[in-house]
Amino acid sequence: MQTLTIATKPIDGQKPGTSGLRKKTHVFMRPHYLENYVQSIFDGIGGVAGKTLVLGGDGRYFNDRAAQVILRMAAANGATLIIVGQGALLSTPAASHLIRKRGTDGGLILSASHNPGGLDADFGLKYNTPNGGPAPEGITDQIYEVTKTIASYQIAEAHDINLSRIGTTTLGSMQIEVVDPVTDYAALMETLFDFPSIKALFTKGFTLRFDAMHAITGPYAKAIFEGKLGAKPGSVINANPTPDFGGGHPDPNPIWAKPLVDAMMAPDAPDFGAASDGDGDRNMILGRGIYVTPSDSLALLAAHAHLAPGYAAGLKGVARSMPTSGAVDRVAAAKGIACYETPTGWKFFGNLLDAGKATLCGEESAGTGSDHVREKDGLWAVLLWLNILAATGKSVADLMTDHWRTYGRNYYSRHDYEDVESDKANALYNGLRDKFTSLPGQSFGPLTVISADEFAYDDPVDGSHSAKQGLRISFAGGGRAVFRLSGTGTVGTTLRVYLESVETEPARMHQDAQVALAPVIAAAEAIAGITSHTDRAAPDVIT
Ligand code: G16
Repeated sequence: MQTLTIATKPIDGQKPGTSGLRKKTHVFMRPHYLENYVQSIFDGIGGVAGKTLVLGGDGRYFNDRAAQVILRMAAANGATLIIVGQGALLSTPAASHLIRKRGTDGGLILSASHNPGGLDADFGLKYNTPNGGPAPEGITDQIYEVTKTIASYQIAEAHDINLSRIGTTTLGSMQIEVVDPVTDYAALMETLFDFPSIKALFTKGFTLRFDAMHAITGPYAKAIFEGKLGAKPGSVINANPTPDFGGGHPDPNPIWAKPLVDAMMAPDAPDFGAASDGDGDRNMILGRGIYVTPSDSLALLAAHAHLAPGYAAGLKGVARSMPTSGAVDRVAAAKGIACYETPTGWKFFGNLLDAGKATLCGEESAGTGSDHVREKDGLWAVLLWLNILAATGKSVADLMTDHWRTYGRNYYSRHDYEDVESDKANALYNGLRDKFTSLPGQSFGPLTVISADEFAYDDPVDGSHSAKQGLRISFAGGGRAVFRLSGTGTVGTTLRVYLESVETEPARMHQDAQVALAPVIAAAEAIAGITSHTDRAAPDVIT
């Protein structure tokens, strides 16, 4: 094997966002683009000589080519062993598990998660640390610094490695171990959940529809739900991963997974519906006739997790991202456990999980997970729901109604304004922040502002400080409007407006969320001037 040192120059904009570096696929495919970033990761973590890494991705367009480049660069940089999912495939939670199980020095995950795939769509690359979680800001900052000064990268001259066959091969002195992507992950799930009870539920005729959205969870869901748990063949739909996710947008929410939502609202709906995203870390939960918001799902799982064997000892604490609704806070208060509020992005949960301060974590963006890995985990959430359904014998709708009666209901919605010109989005955001000192005490319709601030986070484990994590306006009675600019988009700026109100009167707990939230929506518009700043009459996506 010959190692080449290729001269290069820094490429602008290689700053990792909320979750790694995400760009248009054709940008990643430009000369030196991927190579510069990979070398920056390697250098940013102190080199990979003598190290072991996990490698895999969600199978989107360019996944296979990028994996070959990374293998050649890892070999040239002196890595000892790369553990690769067969076909260069691994769901994000399965990659996190492999990193932890095999005790590697971290891993590289090829994914732009829920963003569409294809030459003109999105690609991404993320480094996860030895705890299995996304690199924290301190490390992504180091990587970014290298991208700004990089002058060369190392790459081996070699033919493609055959990644379709399980087994071990070599590239120079580096070993490449190709593993089945599903086996270890499925075995982990069996240790956490009561598979016999869930199997008995399916034997009794319980019906499931799981939409894999032509993405990575297809093979995992087939093996676990249909293979191990006995769900009827065909319960998993869109089960074959394709490089462009069947031309769809693999984001499990009521907009992009509308066919599943429609099926679950029909009179002949299955008992339980769920979907996951491009790389398998997100989830959507539905029952017959009911959609469960991710914030409510987190709260319900926290309330009932002890019914699953892996959580029988109870929860050490819970954590949610700041824009996620406060529904889980009330469960934590009732159980007498800690509840942490972190900035958006799974990387902020890692320290809390490592330190044993939290067992369950969640984000409003359809991410839920626990300390079993250091990523959010779509199939894990579905299995915990199934375990709770099996243990209680109740329907999803009954469980949610009981939950709201016990804890109150947090109506919740997110309004996204996509591809807004960055200048306009920044003007809205900065203008809103400038108003903050005068807002408390002002009323907007029936709502009175009690506080307005820009969220910042002091990590209770390592003391790191993360500033500028979103603008929040709180109203008397528990309502909130939160404004953030997305850190995962690849064009323009996405403005996210998170809306929440609290209802404790049972007679008003079954309204349409947009209707229940109308006063908060109107107040957010009156305070921030969203329509005039964005030139949009309505949000592009409402979830
Ligand atoms: C979005 C969500 C976050 C999530 C992030 C990464 O970030 O709002 O809650 O952590 O995506 O999720 P995934 O790995 O599934 O893409 P942003 O910055 O666009 O709001």
